[in-house]
Amino acid sequence: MASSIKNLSDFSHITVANANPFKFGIVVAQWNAEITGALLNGAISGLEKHGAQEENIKIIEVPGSFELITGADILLRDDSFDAIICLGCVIQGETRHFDFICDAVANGISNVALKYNKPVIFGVLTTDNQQQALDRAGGKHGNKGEEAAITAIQMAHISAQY
Ligand code: DLZ
Repeated sequence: MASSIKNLSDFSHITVANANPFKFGIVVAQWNAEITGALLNGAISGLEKHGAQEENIKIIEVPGSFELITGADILLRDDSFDAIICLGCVIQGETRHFDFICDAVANGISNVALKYNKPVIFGVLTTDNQQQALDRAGGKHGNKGEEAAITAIQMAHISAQY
């Protein structure tokens, strides 16, 4: 379903696991800080709403979305994390930078997840303009950060079972 129809903060179709036993890392990009700050708030509230403890949520900032990959890698050198949430916002500009960053971040995050065998969640908005990003950072389409938090809880729960 296209995200213009789905509300990113609607989890009525699933049962979310208890986040209390798990430790989460959040890597948040400073580019488009108004948006990524809203994603961060959504992620924290999503984790805490489902039982995560404040002391089990470690947040680090990186300059841009491209650095989310390294940020996740740095956190995962500490084996105690159960899942990492990467939050960023890449907005289409006049050059091909958008494509390079989006591709690199998606591939890089997958590679880090496989390297450490831990869930690393892609909470990155890739939009045509600022309004589309605002709509998905606590606006009319919900909050991508909250969606990423719920995904992290679900994946930490699945990972703990195997
Ligand atoms: C350079 C750049 C550009 C043009 N646009 C964005 C963006 O929309 N969102 C984002 O998170 N970061 C952007 N960056 C910065 C890159 O992610 C990265 O920080 C720099 O290229 C330095 O490696």
